Amino acid sequence: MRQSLLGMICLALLITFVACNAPPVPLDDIVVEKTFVPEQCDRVVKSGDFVRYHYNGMFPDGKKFDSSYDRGSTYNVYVGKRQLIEGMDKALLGMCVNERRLIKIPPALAYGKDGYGDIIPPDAILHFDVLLLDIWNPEDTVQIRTYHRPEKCDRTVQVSDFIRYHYNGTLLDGTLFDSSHTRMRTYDTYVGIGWLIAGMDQGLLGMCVGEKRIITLPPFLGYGENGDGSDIPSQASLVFDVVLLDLHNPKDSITVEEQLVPDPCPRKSQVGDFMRYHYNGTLLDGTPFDSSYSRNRTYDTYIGKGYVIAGMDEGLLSLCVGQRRRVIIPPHLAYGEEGTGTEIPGSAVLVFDIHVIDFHNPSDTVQINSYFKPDNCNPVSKKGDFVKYHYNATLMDGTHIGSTHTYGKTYDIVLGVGQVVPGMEMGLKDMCVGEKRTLIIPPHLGYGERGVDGEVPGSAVLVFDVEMVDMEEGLPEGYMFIWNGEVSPNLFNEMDKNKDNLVEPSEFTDYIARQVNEGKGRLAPGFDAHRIIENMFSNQDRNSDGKITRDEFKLKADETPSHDEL
Ligand SMILES: [Ca+2]
Ligand SMILES: [Ca+2]
Repeated sequence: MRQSLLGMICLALLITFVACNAPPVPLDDIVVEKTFVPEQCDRVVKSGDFVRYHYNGMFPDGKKFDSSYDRGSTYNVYVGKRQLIEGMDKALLGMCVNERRLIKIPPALAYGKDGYGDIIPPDAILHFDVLLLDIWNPEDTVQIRTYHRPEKCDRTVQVSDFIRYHYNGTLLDGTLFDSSHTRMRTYDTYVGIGWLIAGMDQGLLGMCVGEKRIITLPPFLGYGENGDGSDIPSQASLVFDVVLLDLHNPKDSITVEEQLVPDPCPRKSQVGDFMRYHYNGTLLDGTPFDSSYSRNRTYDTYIGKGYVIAGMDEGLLSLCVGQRRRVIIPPHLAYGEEGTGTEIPGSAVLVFDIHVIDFHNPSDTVQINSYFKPDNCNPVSKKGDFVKYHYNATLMDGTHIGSTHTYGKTYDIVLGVGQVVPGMEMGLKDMCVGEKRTLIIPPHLGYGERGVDGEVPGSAVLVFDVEMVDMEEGLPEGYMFIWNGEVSPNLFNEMDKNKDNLVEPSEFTDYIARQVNEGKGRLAPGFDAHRIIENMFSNQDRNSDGKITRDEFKLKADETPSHDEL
């Protein structure tokens, strides 16, 4: 209390003097008025520091004798080394950057009795209006202040790494001299090998992707006495506010992080396999650049054959169906210094989160796993047989495709005549009634690259769970009708029911149907009986007049002694 009261009295006296316009009393020490003190003051001037400041030099009557502003550059000088007049050496101590002081210096601490040339007369009191812009010391090192560090930090910048970062570059007083943000592109460089100013080569080490730090460096680790020739003045300390976006080393290969490995995993992907997978692609800082999910379709490709970027070719190997893996790919194994499109910048490290839907090899055949067989597994199915089976079809990831159980009836086909996809034909062969199998059908034996619109995706591997329910033996290859016993020698007469020496379609149809019903003949199972009989009739009716004559019948018989049908 007492001290502040004393201060108030002194101030009152000073004001009185000024108010009375009394003649200046010779000062015996400097007087310092702090006309502006910034809120933030991390560092103050000490003896031995180097400072940059602007000033106006005036006599007490306000007449200006010198100004750094008029010269257009700051005054740069060591403090406390007698490079300044004594009063100024004292007056600058304790000042912080952006502080402004009005300094009054008596002649004894300025130019004394002699004055200075034509500029300063003898015994002049000098006033300096000083604005401090920069402080550093030859003992300074790079100062690093991290103000954001991500939780996950597996890797930090080492010497010879290549990094991409954004920065704002300011002088110590806050003047912005450069910003990568305004250029809308990262600064991309090697670290620690002299591509950068020394202070940045040091200040960026140890950073992790996503980290934000402020790097402050003295001019001898920056642009020194010459500045950068444009926005960075001579002897300026520099402050870089940096965020690291990307980091790799040219010696890096891909990095693989397994996220989900199915167990069991009966088969792993190899060079030459064709894979369907989903992925999310991001940059190292998490910025997404592409996703198969957004297109709602898998990415389908051969692997290990150069159809995808080198890092992906490698990252897709040794995967199981259903596996989830993160693959981190350095730019030299991705899109290099150029990048691609608008989403992937040059020299970017790419992160792919992969989910394998299925894969197969073009040399794959159908995989048949017979997981149930009746004790008596005989006869087994063969080409031409009419088979009835149930199935449940899914994709490799379990996605439901279709099932006969939904309709409650079997699927019925003649084997070997192309009524189902080739893989299914193969999978249903040599199977007995009651047998159950799992069939894995690669797309080239299934629905191919096109798939089935809305049901089976292109190039999909299919899984069929099948059960043979019933089977009817087919006729020998090429036959649509056979006799079970001897053929009657009087076929024509037997057919010609009204004895007009012509066999008409109705007579023919009735006759064949009767043979089949009485078990004397057999039609190929699984086909339309009427169509077969119509074809048989047309075969005999050589002149196609709708009637078979005795001659036509004979001729046909002579021509083909081992004929197919009659
Ligand atoms: Ca007749
Ligand atoms: Ca005829």
